[in-house]
Amino acid sequence: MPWTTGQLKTAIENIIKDRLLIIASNREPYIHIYKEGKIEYIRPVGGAVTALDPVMKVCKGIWVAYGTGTADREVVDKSNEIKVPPENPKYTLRRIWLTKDEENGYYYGYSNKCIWPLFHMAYTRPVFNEVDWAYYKIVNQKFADTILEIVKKKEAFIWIQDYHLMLLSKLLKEKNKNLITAHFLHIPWPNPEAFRICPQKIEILEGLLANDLLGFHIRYHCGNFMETVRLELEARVDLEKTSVTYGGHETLIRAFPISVDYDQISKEAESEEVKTEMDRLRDEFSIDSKVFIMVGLDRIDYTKGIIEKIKAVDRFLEKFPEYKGKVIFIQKGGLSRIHIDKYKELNDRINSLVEEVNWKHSTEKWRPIVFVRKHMTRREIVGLYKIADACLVSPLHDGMNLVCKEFIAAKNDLNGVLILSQFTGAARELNDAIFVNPYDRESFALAIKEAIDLPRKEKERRMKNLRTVVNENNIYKWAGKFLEELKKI
Ligand code: GDG
Repeated sequence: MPWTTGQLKTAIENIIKDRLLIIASNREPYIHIYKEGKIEYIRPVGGAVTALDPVMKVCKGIWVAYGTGTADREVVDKSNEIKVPPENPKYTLRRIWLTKDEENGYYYGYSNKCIWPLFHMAYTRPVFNEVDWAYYKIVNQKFADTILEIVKKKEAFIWIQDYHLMLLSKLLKEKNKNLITAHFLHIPWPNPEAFRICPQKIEILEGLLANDLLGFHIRYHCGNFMETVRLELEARVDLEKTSVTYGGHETLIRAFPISVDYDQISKEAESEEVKTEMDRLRDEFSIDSKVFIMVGLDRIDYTKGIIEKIKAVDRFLEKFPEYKGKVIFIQKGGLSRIHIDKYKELNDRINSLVEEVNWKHSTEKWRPIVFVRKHMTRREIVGLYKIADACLVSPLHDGMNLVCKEFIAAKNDLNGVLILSQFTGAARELNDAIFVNPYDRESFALAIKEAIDLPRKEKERRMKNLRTVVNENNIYKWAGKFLEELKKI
């Protein structure tokens, strides 16, 4: 039986009891901005926030994050706090302010020029810079100070998110040994050979091993982490128990495959609003009912394999020109980390490649690729999934990938095929996808052909199985299992 919000609530009440629950993450779940002189809020794009917001609505804790919106300071109280979701408050958001230098060094610098490429191993060289590292430490300390100020003498459980805050647990425990800390890493943990080049590797490992529980998406990442520890530190690595003991403190290492709010997406997909949205999208992109629609949805990031998708569509049309005018690939790409050169270059490269492929194959009335840049609402996204005959998810490496799970949750008519990179965490669960190696343009093109040719019955059989997997392993189960593990501490 799938986990429900009610079940998660009970689990939380039993496990957390009257402890304070604090989530710490870089990104905030709601961003307030000025628009035409008025204050509005938007939901940021990104997997961690998408996954955690429904959990926090049930948990009623405090979420500590960095405030980035132009109107963020306007709406908080004296303690920099605001109740969210703004239209129906369920939990507290506590904002932390960073200076431009801190944001540059900690976020763009150490987190995203060093750790992100180092951990994804997608052939982008990490940049190690001492100043960035210094800011990374300063910002981790800022988070620690804020959390300690909130907790005071209370009993608390701190749930840390992702690679931006890998020193936080140690900084907290140095000041307050009674805190229980757990950390979930949303990105892969690389193999020891890749990780060993990091000049700050020992500090990072020691930071993470201050946690009582350390979670990754899949067992493969847990294995990489434990192997890294074995090679780098004088620690006891217990493979049976999957734990590491370092300096007398034990950290449990566990896999928790993250997921989506299946029920909510599935329900939304049936709504009248989404039906209207589907018509609007077909209209906007002038799509004939006989056209085979492929969609993609990613932050513009070199790990997501967007270039590889466009090249595969290009190769597909070279090999099977009879499909000209009969297929369309709609890729939504949200700008991300644009202050980093590699991201700017990628964005330019995508622009020219789309131009090139469209010019090469287009006819008077048709072009194969539509690249959408504007921010989409959740409803528009569900509409996009619903009109799609296939979803192309082709990261070069991805911790999990939520887009493929959202697509599955939206496909209540069973009419859709998932083409999925074998290098995503999701590939371990979603056995009924058509798998691709995004580095191999030729077989990727053939996978598109296979998706088009799949008989209706087979499509439905696969989608049914995929939906069972995502339904049974929804976001509430992810959170519930994570919290249940705390009982062992
Ligand atoms: C990290 C890990 C892991 C996209 N465009 C819009 C929009 N999105 C939403 C999608 C989806 C989310 O952003 C992207 O999630 P992913 O999982 O694909 O990717 P990352 O941001 O890289 O997430 C990843 C995840 O953390 C969770 O642990 O799965 O491996 O890299 O939910 O729908 N949302 C809105 N407008 C858009 O235009 N509203």
